[in-house]
Amino acid sequence: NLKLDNLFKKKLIPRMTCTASKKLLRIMYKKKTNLCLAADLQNWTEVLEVARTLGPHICLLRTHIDTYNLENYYQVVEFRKHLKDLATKFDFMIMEDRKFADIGSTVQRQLTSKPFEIAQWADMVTVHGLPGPGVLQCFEGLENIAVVVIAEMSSTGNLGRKVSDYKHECLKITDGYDKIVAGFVSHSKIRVDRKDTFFLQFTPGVALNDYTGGDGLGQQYVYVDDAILDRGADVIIVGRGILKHGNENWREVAEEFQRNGWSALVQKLMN
Ligand code: 6AU
Repeated sequence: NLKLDNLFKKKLIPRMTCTASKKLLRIMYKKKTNLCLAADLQNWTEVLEVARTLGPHICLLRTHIDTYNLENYYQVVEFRKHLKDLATKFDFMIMEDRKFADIGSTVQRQLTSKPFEIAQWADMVTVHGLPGPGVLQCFEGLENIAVVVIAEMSSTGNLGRKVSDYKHECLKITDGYDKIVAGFVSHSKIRVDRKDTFFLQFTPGVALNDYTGGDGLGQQYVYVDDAILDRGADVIIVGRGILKHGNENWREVAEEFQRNGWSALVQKLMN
């Protein structure tokens, strides 16, 4: 519809300074999906399988490369090559959820060192705001990789929520880094329009309405509508909500997240 087309192409996308978030929003609009798959499977060949199966339904695939059973550097290279090929084929982006939290010079080395060489293949990477602006500064000069700052975690008792205004302090350190920062991971609303810049909010801990209870290790879940309409999510990050089902059901469940997520996002943005 024309109003939605205008909203994305004339209002939201032009207000993004970060190339990666512009690209992500274009993909979301084109594929009508705000679903990010948290590809938390142990076997790297299964990660490729889920990427192949769900590729048409996701805008973003979130990796934890250090949790896969990659045995050597050559397997890492093979894995990332196949994953990049699938990302191109199905038009999704890749976010490595590395959650960097060190001084800039260390993070710079962590980004580039073997075996993972994250800066070479990830479109985005997560960082904690805790170290301050140095954790963002170290991305200057690195091309083709953007940062997503973790402003508020989803887990029970996380310390960020106990420190007064931690979330907004995370926002403040991104001042001057609009080109590098694609957005924020947050479990509650964080949208801030700074100098007319639009950032994306990524929200993990999302489940379908059939869900009851946590995971026993502190994860807390909210429903899709709640995440988007009440908590401000633009992109929902979903792992076990899909992967706990057998691989024959992955697609069907992902489609339900896609449908619910997209309709809630359209409802939120059009209001
Ligand atoms: O849907 P789940 O609970 O199976 O997986 C959620 C994924 C996990 C976490 O590592 C990640 O989202 N996550 C993050 C991220 C993405 O940074 C932050 C957070 O606060 N909570 C959280 O669950 O792979």
